[in-house]
Amino acid sequence: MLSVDVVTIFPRMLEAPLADGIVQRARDKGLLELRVHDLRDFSSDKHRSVDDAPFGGGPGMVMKAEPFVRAVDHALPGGRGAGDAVVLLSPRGRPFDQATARRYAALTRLVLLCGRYEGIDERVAETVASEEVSLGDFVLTGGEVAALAVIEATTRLLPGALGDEGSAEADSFADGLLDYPHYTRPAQVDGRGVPEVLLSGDHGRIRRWRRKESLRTTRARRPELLDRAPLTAEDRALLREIETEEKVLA
Ligand code: 4GY
Repeated sequence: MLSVDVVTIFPRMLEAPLADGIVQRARDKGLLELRVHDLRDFSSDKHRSVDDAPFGGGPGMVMKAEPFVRAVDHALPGGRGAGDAVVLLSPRGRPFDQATARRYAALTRLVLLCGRYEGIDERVAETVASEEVSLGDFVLTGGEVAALAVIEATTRLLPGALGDEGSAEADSFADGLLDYPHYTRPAQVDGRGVPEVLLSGDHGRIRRWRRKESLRTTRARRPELLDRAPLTAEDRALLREIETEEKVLA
């Protein structure tokens, strides 16, 4: 059982999206426990304030440290144990990826801290957060959508979370490559058909074609992934075929 606590000033941004689909089913099955906390409940003044002007001046407001510290103390009353992570979502973080999702899926407790405004007092990252992660090189208006992405990517890796929808082993990235293209009925869409091999019923040819298309797409769009992916001798042979095809077309 993984327990996730989210700290935010906008609890409703998380509640509805996490009450549907595979995440809600994981909650129903008892694989995932989810709590969303309103950061303002951990403020110390009658205005429930969670932000203040930046030391050093400049535009905008900075989120105060203490409400986050108190919220984390509330979520982890015994302190942060070995199987716990307290994660700050921010563009300054290390890139979140499938390996991070796998690590989170093996935790006991995951606490996600969502900031807003110009930023969060750095002492949150220094004291209560165990790590800072980023969804990518772009700036959101807050950490909430990033927290949703982390929860989705993590939850679907919990044993038993995926049913008929498929297996996490079949995913893009499970083997470090991008996914192959998918097709379903009808056989013609706007005059475009389906690769003949997929209608052949020859499962050996289909498996080889899919692997080759995974390699082709990865090479075209994310060549750096090929340097890290565990490639077999067959994969290298397929890549040579792809390179030959490119030369013929050029
Ligand atoms: N990118 N990855 C991201 C983000 C918004 C200022 C801290 C991202 O994870 N989070 O852009 N977050 C910022 C806004 C305060 C969070």
